[in-house]
Amino acid sequence: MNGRMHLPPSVTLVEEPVGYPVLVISHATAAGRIALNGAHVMEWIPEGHDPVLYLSPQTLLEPGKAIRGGIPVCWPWFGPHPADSSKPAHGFARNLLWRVGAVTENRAGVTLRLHLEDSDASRAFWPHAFELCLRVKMGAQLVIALHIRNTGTEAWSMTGALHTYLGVGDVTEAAVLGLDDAFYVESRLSPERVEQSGPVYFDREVDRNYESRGTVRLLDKKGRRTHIVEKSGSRATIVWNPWIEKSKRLPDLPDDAYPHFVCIEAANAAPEVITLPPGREHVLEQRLRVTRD
Ligand code: TA6
Repeated sequence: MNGRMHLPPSVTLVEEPVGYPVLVISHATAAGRIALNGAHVMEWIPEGHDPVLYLSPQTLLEPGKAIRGGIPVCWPWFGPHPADSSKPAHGFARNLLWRVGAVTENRAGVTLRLHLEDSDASRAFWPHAFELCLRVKMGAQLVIALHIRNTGTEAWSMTGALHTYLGVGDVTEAAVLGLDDAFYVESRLSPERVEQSGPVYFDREVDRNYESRGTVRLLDKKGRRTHIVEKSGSRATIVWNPWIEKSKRLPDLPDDAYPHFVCIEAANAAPEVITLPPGREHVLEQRLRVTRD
């Protein structure tokens, strides 16, 4: 399967399980795994730290199925399809097999590029021509950038997100800083815009679309660490924890898993769509690092 792929010493391609290709990174600065299904970063463990991303022990690892945890690439729409509920939630990019491009390493870490272009499979859901390149720089930090190019002859519109599951020791002892004074809607429950006052705490399901372009910090008090989440090319920050009842409705998530993650997502979410003219590119980027408290 490695075939024509040229991988540096820190990267190997395995099938875990059989028929499910995964890039395994083992570098002095970090370890990690990226499934080619969805170009899905499943794991990132910077040297000297615990795993940063949450990955459900019940996630499916099957071609065409979304992975629960890590960093789902949600594109070309975020959330349910705006007009057709038969189409997959969060778009199709996370369910298709991506192609491995250039993979390089240096002392700072590993840089991997994965590609997806329009195909019969994508056109079954969305009629437009596109090229995606996910660039992942994995080391002491994790920089993940989705390069989106319109390769067609007409403009089209999109939303999307890097739907990052950040691990925490106990969500009831966690807090999100940096959204103070930002307006948000509790997504799909109510269109009412609410102004955030102080940190975001968790004592119920939180599923919020914040009008924010800034950096946020997730204080993991029990884990004695802080996640720092920077971004660009994103007008919305989604904060989600399913809490008890929604967790029970997710078959690929243990009922008792909700205390162990918070999703902080660099997004562009309706009604804020991005319209891309032919030939133009948009880059949605998220930069993660973690510090010990
Ligand atoms: O990003 C938050 C959200 O839109 C929630 O509403 C919840 O549906 C979550 O995404 C998970 O979506 P998924 O399709 O991965 O189950």
